[in-house]
Amino acid sequence: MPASHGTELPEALASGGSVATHCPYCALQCAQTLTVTPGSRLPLEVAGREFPTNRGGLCQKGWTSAEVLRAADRVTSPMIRTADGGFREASWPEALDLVAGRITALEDAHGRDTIAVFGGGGLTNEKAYALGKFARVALRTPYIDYNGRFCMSSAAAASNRAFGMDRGLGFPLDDLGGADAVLVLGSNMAVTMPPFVQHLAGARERGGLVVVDPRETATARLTRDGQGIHLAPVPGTDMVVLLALTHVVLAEGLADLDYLETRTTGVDAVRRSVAAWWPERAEAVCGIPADELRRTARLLAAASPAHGGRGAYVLTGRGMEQMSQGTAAVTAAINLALCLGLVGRAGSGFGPVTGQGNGQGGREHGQKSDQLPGYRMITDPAAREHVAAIWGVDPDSLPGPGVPAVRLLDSLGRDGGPTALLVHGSNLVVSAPNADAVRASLGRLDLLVVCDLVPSETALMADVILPVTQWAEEDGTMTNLEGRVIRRRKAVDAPGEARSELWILRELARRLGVVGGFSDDPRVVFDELARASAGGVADYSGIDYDRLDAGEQIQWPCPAVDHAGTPRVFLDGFPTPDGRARMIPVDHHAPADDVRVGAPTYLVTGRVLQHYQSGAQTRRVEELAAAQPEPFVEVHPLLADRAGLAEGAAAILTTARGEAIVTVRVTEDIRPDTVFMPFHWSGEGSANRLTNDVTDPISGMPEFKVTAVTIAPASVPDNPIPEEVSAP
Ligand SMILES: Nc1nc2c(c(=O)[nH]1)N[C@H]1C(S)=C(S)[C@@H](COP(=O)(O)OP(=O)(O)OC[C@H]3O[C@@H](n4cnc5c(=O)[nH]c(N)nc54)[C@H](O)[C@@H]3O)O[C@H]1N2
Ligand SMILES: Nc1nc2c(c(=O)[nH]1)N[C@H]1C(S)=C(S)[C@@H](COP(=O)(O)OP(=O)(O)OC[C@H]3O[C@@H](n4cnc5c(=O)[nH]c(N)nc54)[C@H](O)[C@@H]3O)O[C@H]1N2
Ligand code: SF4
Ligand SMILES: [Mo]
Repeated sequence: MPASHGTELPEALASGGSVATHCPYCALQCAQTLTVTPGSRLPLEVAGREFPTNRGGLCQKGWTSAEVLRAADRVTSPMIRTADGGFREASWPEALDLVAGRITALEDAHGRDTIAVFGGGGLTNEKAYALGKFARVALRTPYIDYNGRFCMSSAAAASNRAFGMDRGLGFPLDDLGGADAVLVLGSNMAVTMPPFVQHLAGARERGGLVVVDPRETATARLTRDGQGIHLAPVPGTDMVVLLALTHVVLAEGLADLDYLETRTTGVDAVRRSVAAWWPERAEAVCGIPADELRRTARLLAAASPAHGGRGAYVLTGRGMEQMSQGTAAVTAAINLALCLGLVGRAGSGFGPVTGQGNGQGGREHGQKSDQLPGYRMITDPAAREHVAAIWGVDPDSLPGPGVPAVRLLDSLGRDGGPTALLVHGSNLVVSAPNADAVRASLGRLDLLVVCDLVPSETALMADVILPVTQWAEEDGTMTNLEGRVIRRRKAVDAPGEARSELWILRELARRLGVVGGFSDDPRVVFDELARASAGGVADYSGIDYDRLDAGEQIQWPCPAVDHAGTPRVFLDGFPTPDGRARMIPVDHHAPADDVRVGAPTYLVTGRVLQHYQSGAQTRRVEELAAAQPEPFVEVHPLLADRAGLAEGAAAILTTARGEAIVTVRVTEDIRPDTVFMPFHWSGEGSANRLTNDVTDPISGMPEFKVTAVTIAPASVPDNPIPEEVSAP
């Protein structure tokens, strides 16, 4: 077997050629040029490349991304757990035979739905599509879901019900620069997507950047010196901020009545629902002075087209979406944007800022428990028939909907729940809420198979680890935060025996008795995906590799080869039955923990620049690990004083789920009633041992962002608790 699978490496590359591709990490998908460096420690050099989104820029993670290719502990051959609890290397045939054999035995004992699959928003479109098909056709299990449930599910649910479609940003990012105002709710893009900040320059120049965050983040600081407004609400109360802003817009006659009349339904119910949220009442709940709320509403209205402004945008991030009322909170943001007449209009708009590298495509091609490719619902008979025809199977053989991620994880190994889990692109024991319970769930399984490039904390719990290619080692497509379909291109061969996931799925399917229908050639998979998506909401049927390789910039929907794609959606109407956007009244409820604890100290969680997600990749990059070596908690000086916490000392945080011990960083950039922890680490400093796995009733999103916590000095034992795992 040759070392390279899936796609051949062009000869020019072997001798130092370069390749145009995009960053392995976040949804901004900054454009990169990779130059192959034969004979050097790292196989390639990374440079930024001019592109409409990043304009040549990269962040520190992007610059250092080549390091992960040669991580010291990169998994380079299949690994099988041994009787003594360790791992031994195995050949591909042995590992695949073992996995397929155990899957078949478990299916024989318990039925098809005993196998579950967990995917990821970092997978290419081709892998995401193949994984969904593998679950439905080769395993015939309903139980597939993915980490996008933790990320974009509330935003997606709210957009789908309001607009009939969810494309993250429904406009090119570049459009933002022309607006007079940009309202950013719960996104810290100056840290999570640094090159994004260039697009906020226009609004800042005109004093129109509004950032809502309980911390004065790097993004919030962009509003200083007259460039805008920072609102620091009580965590979990963005809904109240939005209801009050909408109240002011409607009460002061600032709404775009023409737009509401012609392009929306439901404004009367929304008007009634915000009537009681006058600014003074909102202030009592969210802590933002009433006058600040009024000033913000007027600023946004003045920027809107109805009042002759250059335009305004409302953007949401995980800070307001990762709540048990996330879908409703995003709905409130949409209602405000609709009242101002912003959506489906060039120069204005609404959009959630998608997070993962392929967080957009990852939610379109069938990894979601209730969806088939093209964003089709698995319960829709016409959708089943269409997709079954592409797959060459009987529609009745397709399973029904499964369950969202948190429920799926909880059900593992329980009575009637799945006994096996295949994980593709998620480090669950670090990134899922209530992590100790997740660890226990995985421990109840009869079979855990993890595909990864590194021995992540989750991989280290597996029965079998299968090594995969990544980023510069593979071809494929990703769909960025603007719905733009872009090419990932192979520059180097993967080390050792690492294989494309497309190859692994094909080989497993074959061993499970499904011989055709799974290709390891990404181009072939993409062409099938495009056909499967035809006529669906996320229609890729006019896109192919040739068009992308010719440099065409295509944002979906793109229903025909001679269709240029859709940079701006909803300009001619919404894909709802009557063509109008639906306004849905929503009301506030406090985070789940508040009810239990009364007035708590709030723990909010999030990110630092240097680490990506569970840290599985970035903790292995020396420069990044050195810059952010350990987990920490940010505490305001007033709280530090009251709780007896000193800068650099160890604090113990306790919630209803568990406890964590981390280093204190004292900062004035946070509300005194709130502490902040990044979630990039495992072990005793893991934020997700504390977080609440209560979920949003509509989206299934867990309440990552707000938890009631107690914080106190930790006495550091003479013999520190050893890390449970050996990963760095
Ligand atoms: N460096 C880095 N960049 C990343 C990632 C990463 O892991 N590291 N991950 C990528 C992914 S998958 C995602 S989803 C995005 C996430 O990107 P962001 O949404 O920007 O990231 P977070 O830090 O999770 O949350 C943003 C902010 O929410 C605030 N917040 C907490 N509670 C509340 C609240 O109640 N209301 C409001 N308004 N704000 C609140 C936090 O203080 C934080 O500053 O980043 C992407 N980019
Ligand atoms: N407390 C708290 N928790 C959170 C959040 C928060 O804000 N606060 N944010 C949530 C959000 S928004 C997200 S998106 C999740 C993300 O959290 P995770 O799902 O854990 O995401 P990653 O850390 O990116 O994990 C991806 C894993 O897949 C591997 N990998 C990379 N590429 C591939 C590939 O092509 N194939 C395979 N098989 N593996 C690959 C990586 O090495 C890594 O081990 O975390 C969520 N958890
Ligand atoms: S902002 Fe995101 S896509 Fe751009 S270099 Fe950084 S991690 Fe990569
Ligand atoms: Mo995310």
